Amino acid sequence: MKLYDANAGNAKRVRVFIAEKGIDVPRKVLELGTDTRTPEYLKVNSLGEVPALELDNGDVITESIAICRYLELAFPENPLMGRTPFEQGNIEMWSQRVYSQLFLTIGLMVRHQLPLFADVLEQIPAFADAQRKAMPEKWRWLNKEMADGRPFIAGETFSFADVHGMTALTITDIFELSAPADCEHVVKWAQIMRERPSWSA
Ligand SMILES: N[C@@H](CCC(=O)N[C@@H](CS)C(=O)NCC(=O)O)C(=O)O
Repeated sequence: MKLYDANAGNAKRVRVFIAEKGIDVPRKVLELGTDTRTPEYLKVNSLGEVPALELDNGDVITESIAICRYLELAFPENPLMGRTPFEQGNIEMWSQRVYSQLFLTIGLMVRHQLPLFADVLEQIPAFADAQRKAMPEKWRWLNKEMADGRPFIAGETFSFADVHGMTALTITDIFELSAPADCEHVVKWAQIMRERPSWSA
């Protein structure tokens, strides 16, 4: 197996997942905007995006969430996506919620703001600004949900939903948009996430 990787949010999601699973996946690290746009890499992923997982038989899986799903099934130890039907549905629900409410908001801000993405899409600075302004309320929503005292986003155990949360947190930390001080439950969760060994993945 080989993971095409880079210093980027969606790739981080897979790196944290791999670290939490405790598995070893060799990596090829690419530079965004250059290595990802070569004809050679476009044969791996026609969208020119990382991450991509190349299997030993040459098959390729792209899309960070699909890669995590593959790894969860291929390496069932240390399950992060739940065992019972309820656990699986609940973790999927929270994963989707954290992805859509937190990661996409900060991710869209980044894509509409950073020069790196100027040739990938038509950047609308006002849209980037709207995403920035939306972030505190997104954290406050999660804070309200976690006010029931659960230690992790989907309940009592660390799961893929926390991996999504850590991915969002990595980017919001960079842009100083992590949870406001009044979000005591999320601030506590975030501190615990930053102390996990997988945080530095
Ligand atoms: N939906 C994809 C999104 C992948 C994606 O947008 N990757 C960005 C980095 S976060 C990328 O590789 N961009 C390459 C480039 O702009 O050159 C996933 O979850 O893997």
